[in-house]
Amino acid sequence: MDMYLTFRWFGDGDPVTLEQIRQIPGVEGVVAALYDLPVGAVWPLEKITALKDKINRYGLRFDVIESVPVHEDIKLGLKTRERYIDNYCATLLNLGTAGIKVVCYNFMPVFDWTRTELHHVLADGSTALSYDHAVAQKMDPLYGDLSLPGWEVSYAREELQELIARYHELSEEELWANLEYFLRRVVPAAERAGIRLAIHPDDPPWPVFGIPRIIRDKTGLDRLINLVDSPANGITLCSGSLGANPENNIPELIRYFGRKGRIHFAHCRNIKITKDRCFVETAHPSADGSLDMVEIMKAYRDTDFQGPVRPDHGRMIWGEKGRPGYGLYDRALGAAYLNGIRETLRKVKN
Ligand SMILES: [Mn+2]
Repeated sequence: MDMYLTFRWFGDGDPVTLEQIRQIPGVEGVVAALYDLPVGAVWPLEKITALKDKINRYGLRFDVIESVPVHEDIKLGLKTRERYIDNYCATLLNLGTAGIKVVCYNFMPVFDWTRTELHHVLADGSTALSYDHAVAQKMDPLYGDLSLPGWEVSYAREELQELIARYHELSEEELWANLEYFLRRVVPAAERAGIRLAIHPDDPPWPVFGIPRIIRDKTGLDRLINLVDSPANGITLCSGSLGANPENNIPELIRYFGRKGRIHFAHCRNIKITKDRCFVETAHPSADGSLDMVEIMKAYRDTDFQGPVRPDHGRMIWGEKGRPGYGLYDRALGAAYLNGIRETLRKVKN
């Protein structure tokens, strides 16, 4: 058994096709989600099965969901969370019935991954996502000058204003309590469904816009896995997200949480830290960024990681137009690179 390579796909609206994905050497599976349902709705079994059948027809496996989004009422701890938690459990049971094994989610309030530039031009003329904390601090999320490519929810301005105001009043400890409340209910459902939950760390791994973010380092991840002590309560180890803070030693985190059996999904990408709390996304190879990808893959090998791994965000190269961070070419190069490291590590034992 070995880890296996997957590739994220955004469904029929994605300019990248399953036909293209199946032709990337070494890629065995697709990571996807249902994109046409409101946040908090139960995912119907028929829709999950139809998606699975479509992906399987291309000879690709489909056993990882990224993501089942968590409704804001759950993160805020509102009374209305009960219904959304029930729905989340029902979704997990349907996913398990369809043969899904891993469900990625995150607990970032309002904003998913946040960048200050979507088309930062690198030295070779390619473009990539980047983040500069000084710029972020001057941005006002209420006035639309925000780059949120991963953000699939859109709010009316008043609605967003109210949400942000509520989070400004929420402490980190309250957010932790709401996460614990959620996990105490959904982890048993995941166990019954044969699913392992895998929280994605906050990206970037520090608070943005005065809104708390708690899954950002070893201490937070350790606290998370102990909130409910079950193998179903695990982690998506995203090297690029956690790696934006140089104090997060990624190979060490992989060894620590891998030995505990709590890493269920690996996101492998590189970033280059340019100054404190500033980084640009780069091509995957170690030489291009601040992370040593061989050491990262070695840590997965040494801890006998057998789960799905995927290349993460890529640059836009060769004139490709597409979803920022999720074009075909650079992610395919990333997959080939990760696969090369994996094969080498399998054959050369140290
Ligand atoms: Mn990631």
